[in-house]
Amino acid sequence: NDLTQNFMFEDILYHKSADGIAKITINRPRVRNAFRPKTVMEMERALADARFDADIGVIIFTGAGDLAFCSGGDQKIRGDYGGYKDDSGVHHLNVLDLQRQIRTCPKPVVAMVAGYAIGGGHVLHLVCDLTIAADNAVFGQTGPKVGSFDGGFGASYMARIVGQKKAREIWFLCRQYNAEEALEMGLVNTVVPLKDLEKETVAWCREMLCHSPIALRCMKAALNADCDGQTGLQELAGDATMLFYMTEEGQEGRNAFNEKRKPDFSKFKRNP
Ligand code: 2NE
Repeated sequence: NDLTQNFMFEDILYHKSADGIAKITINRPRVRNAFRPKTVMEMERALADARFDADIGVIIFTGAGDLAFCSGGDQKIRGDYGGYKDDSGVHHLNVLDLQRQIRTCPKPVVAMVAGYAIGGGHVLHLVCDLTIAADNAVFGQTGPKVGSFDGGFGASYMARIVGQKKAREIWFLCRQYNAEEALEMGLVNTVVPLKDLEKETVAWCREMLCHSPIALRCMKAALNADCDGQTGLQELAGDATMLFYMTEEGQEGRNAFNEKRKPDFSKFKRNP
């Protein structure tokens, strides 16, 4: 494929294709792509780049190798003061910022999952807009087993997707679920043979790239608004403002102010 352009990061790989797809890959396969604060910071930087690159329409999140998408927070550097330690000893739970960044990114974000999506890694795929799973994918939460939990999107958004009973089962029993079980629960959009994972994911992305960017953006905000309270409404309303700024009616107000005259909205009809 043509996902070739490389950027320099330590914990992730970042590629952008000529046809509008960005790919962010957690590159820590030796720890099943567990994330540390630096991993998350690099993902945030790459996601921001993809968001603000007007040539990018869809973003893929994935993990290096076939064994794991992501196994959550790196337990080897989990500290005693409320988070995961960076090199200077500061404790972070910055993956929660990344989750919000994925939700508010106005472009579709697609999780491409081979192997384990576990713990905080499971919540990461959950908050992506779509999930394409390989037939070797395994899903689950481990929090109550390892002394952690995600009561944010990991709880409420998961329950919206799989229902309250199933969400409680996933969190209370900490079982692992295979790709077919995940499909049945609505946790993933499709399951494909491992060898076809990237090809199929890129095909889904290209299908979205054929569609109206503004329609996709507004639908993502609209679907978020239902779960995200005032923040969700703000996002959707922001898109309405963006569209209004593009109209002659909106521009008349700005022009009148700048030209120091009264605005004339008389020619704009009131739609039923
Ligand atoms: C992912 C899983 C199921 C894979 O099992 P397996 O048998 O394929 O591999 P293995 O041997 O367990 O792991 C291979 C190497 O990766 C490391 C392991 O320690 C091992 O390294 P060595 O000990 O041989 O040196 N590794 C795997 N996951 C790691 C992790 N998360 N942190 C550090 N090292 C890791 C199995 O490995 C597993 O269950 N992993 C732990 C999953 C987990 O509990 N994640 C944390 C959940 S809490 C969280 O993510 C979180 C949150 O709840 C709230 C906020 C932020 C984060």
